[in-house]
Amino acid sequence: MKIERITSTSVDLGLQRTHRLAMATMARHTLVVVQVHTDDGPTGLGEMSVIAGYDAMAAGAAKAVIDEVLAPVLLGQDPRRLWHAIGLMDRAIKGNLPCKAALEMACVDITARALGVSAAALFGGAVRDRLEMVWVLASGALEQEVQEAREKLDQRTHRHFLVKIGTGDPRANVERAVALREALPEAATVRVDVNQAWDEATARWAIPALHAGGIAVVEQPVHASAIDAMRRLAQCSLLTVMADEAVATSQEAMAYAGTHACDALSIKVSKHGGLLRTQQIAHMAAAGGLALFGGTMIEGAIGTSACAQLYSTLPDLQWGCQLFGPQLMVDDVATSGLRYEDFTLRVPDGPGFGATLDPDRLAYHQRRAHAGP
Ligand code: MUC
Ligand code: MG
Repeated sequence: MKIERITSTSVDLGLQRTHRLAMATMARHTLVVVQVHTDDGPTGLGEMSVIAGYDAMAAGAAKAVIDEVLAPVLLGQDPRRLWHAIGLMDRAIKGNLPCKAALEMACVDITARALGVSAAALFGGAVRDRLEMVWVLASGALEQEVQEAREKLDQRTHRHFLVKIGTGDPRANVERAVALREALPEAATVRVDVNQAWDEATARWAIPALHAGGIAVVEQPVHASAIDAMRRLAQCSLLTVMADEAVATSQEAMAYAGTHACDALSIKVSKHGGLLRTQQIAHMAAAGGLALFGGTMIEGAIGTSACAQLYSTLPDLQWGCQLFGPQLMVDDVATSGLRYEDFTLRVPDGPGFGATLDPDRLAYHQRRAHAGP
């Protein structure tokens, strides 16, 4: 089986509400959808999400890397030789892990479809058919966040909440997170993601205050490059300190796991450069005693199904997953068997990721040339 043609399409999708991170305010969302066509096998689907301000590249640049640099080295290759494909992409360009992830994802989809199995089967098989869900609150307004969390509890879709607290005054943000915790029933849990916004001195007083207020986890409190600060914070905190942006490569995972520079790690298929590398990093982290959280970059149905398939195979996923992308977007370009119920996400059956592209919606949402970054 050989790769015959690769297409990529940027799509702009609306969100249910503005999503505010420390470094980016998302009023809408951009995905780059990849289709890898083979000569006598199935077509594979991949996807990458681009968050301007958070990511190192703009959507147009990501599409150019896929079209002009990565796709050409994959043409004519057998998509089932997954590590070989990854090696070819690594030789073609350094970094650009989310772009490589989108293409590797499509190759995994093809491989599983060709075998007639779900993608999870390629990663050792599922150890669970449901993933515990976490909902991300990122409007920055306490009342709205309390109301949103209560709606999720009433709908029985989420009982764990992660609040983005990296924008603005740290003291007000800590108070907001603690007030949210107090406004919700005991059965709910609240954790925070600072997205690198604090310095170590701020984190030193803020983390004990969060702990005293009943917060369960602090994610990426300091800059991604500040491994020594992360280690000191993890060592002196009663609260679980989770790394996210700091750990993208297996070398970074080794440095964090080997020196216990955090207690937990948010893994992401996009950040790590594909499903195989994410599995590798998850196992390395677990071997180093780090707890795992199934992260997202707000993928749509394709990327979310792919992540869910992989996360379902990890023996330990102590902090659940935040695969909420399809719930935040008002529309999508693919359908899938994703079902959010009983506070969990049911992992879709295959074949492959179990996602089906909708060509009409892809054409409808396709990015027009004048759209922003
Ligand atoms: C993260 O966990 O920092 C992307 C979407 C979102 O809600 O957060 C970022 C990822
Ligand atoms: Mg994070």
